[in-house]
Amino acid sequence: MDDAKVAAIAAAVVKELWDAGAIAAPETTPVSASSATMHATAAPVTAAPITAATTHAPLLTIDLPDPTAAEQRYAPGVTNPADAQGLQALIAATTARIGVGRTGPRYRTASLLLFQADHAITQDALYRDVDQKLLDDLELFSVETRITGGKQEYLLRPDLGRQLCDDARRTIGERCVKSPAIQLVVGDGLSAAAIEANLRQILPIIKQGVQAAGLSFGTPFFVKHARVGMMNDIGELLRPEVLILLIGERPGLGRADSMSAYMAFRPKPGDTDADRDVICNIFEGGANPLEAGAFVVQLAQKMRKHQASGVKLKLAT
Ligand code: B12
Repeated sequence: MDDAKVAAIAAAVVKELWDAGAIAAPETTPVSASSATMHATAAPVTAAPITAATTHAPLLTIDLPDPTAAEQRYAPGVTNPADAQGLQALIAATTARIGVGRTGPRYRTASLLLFQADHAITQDALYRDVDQKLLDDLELFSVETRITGGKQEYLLRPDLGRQLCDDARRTIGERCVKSPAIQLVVGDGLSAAAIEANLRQILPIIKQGVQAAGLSFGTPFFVKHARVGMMNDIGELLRPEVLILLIGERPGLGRADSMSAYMAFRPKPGDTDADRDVICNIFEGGANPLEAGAFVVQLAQKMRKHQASGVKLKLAT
């Protein structure tokens, strides 16, 4: 959505609230019918003026701090805790939502606002495309799965996300080295933010690790609207020994930057998740992308040694 659309929606909502008397408008600026300016002053951050098409321009004051800011997110919500310091230490020890307090049997408004803000973060990560500049910088060409109807179809038709489209099959066939020891593929999956947060760090580590081990590294590429199951199509086309798929994980509330490396030994049509392994929760604060990269290479070598992945690899070791 472009800035003009966002501004128009924001202005329309503000006008509706204002007209209904739900918010106080401290000041009104007379404006032309074609353009207006809404000043949203949020504490502690002051937003830049937004231009919108509306006949009213209330100066809206948002008097709540950003609920996702660390000092808000981790602020104890329990009234009169028996051990305030202990509670603070518990909260600091986990990313789970604890010590949030309650109002009678209900959430406090702060908890509700945080849920809504975090949900917005997950939606952004899911509906956005991976930054093209990142793909260009890492020299990844792009292909697509059989999804043609955008993210909505991607969510509703996982089966189509597990198959490469005809064009993709042709392009991969033309541009990629065949039968490498290790083939690396990147997929957007359920979070563009996860790829953007980790790829720059992890990709060179995997490449260097593979080359340092004296193994051939196939031509890496990017797949849009990717699901894990599409590894089978790539296996059929390129016949790598080990296929590594770096893909965005389903975002959790407030955590959208987590990536996984799904891996399989000689993937082929008909394979299931029982034939694959996954190194998950790759992000700063989880499995650090640099360390995870080294671990991916180790696991690839283990797969080659035992000529197996997934349950078969477990049974072999
Ligand atoms: C959604 C999910 C599921 C869903 C998948 C439903 C679906 N069709 O999409 C369900 C509930 C079925 C599921 C089941 C399992 N899951 Co699960 N799952 C996840 C979750 C929350 C998100 C995965 C994701 O975003 N994938 C990316 C998208 C783009 O992939 P996708 O193509 O849409 O979906 C595929 C993958 O999600 C894959 N998948 C999901 N879980 C697992 C687990 C393994 C070991 C493998 C190889 C593949 C796999 O199955 C889907 C179909 O191919 C992750 C948490 C995380 N942090 O990653 C855990 C996670 C990946 N799952 C995990 C586990 C352990 C399992 C189970 C083995 C649990 C069990 N004991 O039964 C089973 C295995 C299922 C299988 N497919 O063989 C662990 C893996 C830990 C590890 N490193 O081995 C994770 C990391 C959760 C955790 N922290 O413990 N899972």
